[in-house]
Amino acid sequence: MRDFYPELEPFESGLLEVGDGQQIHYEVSGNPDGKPAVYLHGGPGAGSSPDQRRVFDPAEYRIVLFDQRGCGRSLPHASAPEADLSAVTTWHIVADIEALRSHLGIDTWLVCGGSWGSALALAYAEKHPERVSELVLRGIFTLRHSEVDWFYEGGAAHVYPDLWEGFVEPVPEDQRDRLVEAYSRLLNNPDPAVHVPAAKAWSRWESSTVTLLQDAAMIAQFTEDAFAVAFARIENHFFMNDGWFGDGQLIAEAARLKDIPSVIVQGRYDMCTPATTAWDLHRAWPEAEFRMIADAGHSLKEPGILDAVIEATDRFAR
Ligand code: STX
Repeated sequence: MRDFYPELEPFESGLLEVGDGQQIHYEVSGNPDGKPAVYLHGGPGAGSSPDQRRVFDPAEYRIVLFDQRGCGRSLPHASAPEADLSAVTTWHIVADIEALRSHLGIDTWLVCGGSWGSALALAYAEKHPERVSELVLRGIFTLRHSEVDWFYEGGAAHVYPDLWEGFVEPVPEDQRDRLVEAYSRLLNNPDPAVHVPAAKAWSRWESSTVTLLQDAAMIAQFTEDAFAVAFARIENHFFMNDGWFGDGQLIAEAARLKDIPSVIVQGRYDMCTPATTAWDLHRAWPEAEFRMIADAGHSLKEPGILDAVIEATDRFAR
């Protein structure tokens, strides 16, 4: 089994002005003359993490990570009281990816993303296929109503009834039939005594269910106040707006990707983005290599997922 490449530090980082008062934090690591690759993080709202550098051979790749609007080290942070999410949408982020590519003088790059990062990678590649040399996608999410309902309206509750009690706890009992909408009211309440506990319950639910075995360090990171508020607000904002694309659009338009060498990696026991989405994508886009990992959940850190992702980036390096 392949493990993460060794830890490494960026040789370049900065804030890119992208308009709408937004600044995007980006960083570059690995080989300055290597093959360009960009990693798209999840959530939306989770921010990039140093481990995401480590799915690329640093001798072969010029590795780009960035924090999507409103999260990580990008500014303004969505946890700020005055934060306005009206310019935080899928298509603004797609435009930011193009702005970053051109700022770095890159013609085409390998695009890797998991979970929400896979949805964003599909949206980006379907809009700008000529800019994408390869796609490596894991834990496929396309933000269809059925997918949001599964994870946030009671599907996954059948597997995690204990943790589900914590998710519904902040929501008044008479509002529990529409949890994403109820959470939108809680998360946008200006009173921190309301929005902070709600954000922590939302983030705890998600971070507790994305690995086969719970990862205490991940849960601690996701339930820290400012992180949780940005993560929950941004995710909820995207779900309330259906990602600003049609239900099923990302899969319906996958034929645009048929000439891009691509790998889809999906864990059989992914409780956050169940395998049905990856399967539907595979059916719509049979040219992409499809790998179902028999003993893995959702996260990049699941051993079988990591192995398959690195196997793909190693192969595409040559
Ligand atoms: N959210 C899917 C997603 O992108 C619907 C995501 N969920 N959890 C994560 O990402 C982490 C692995 C970053 C916790």
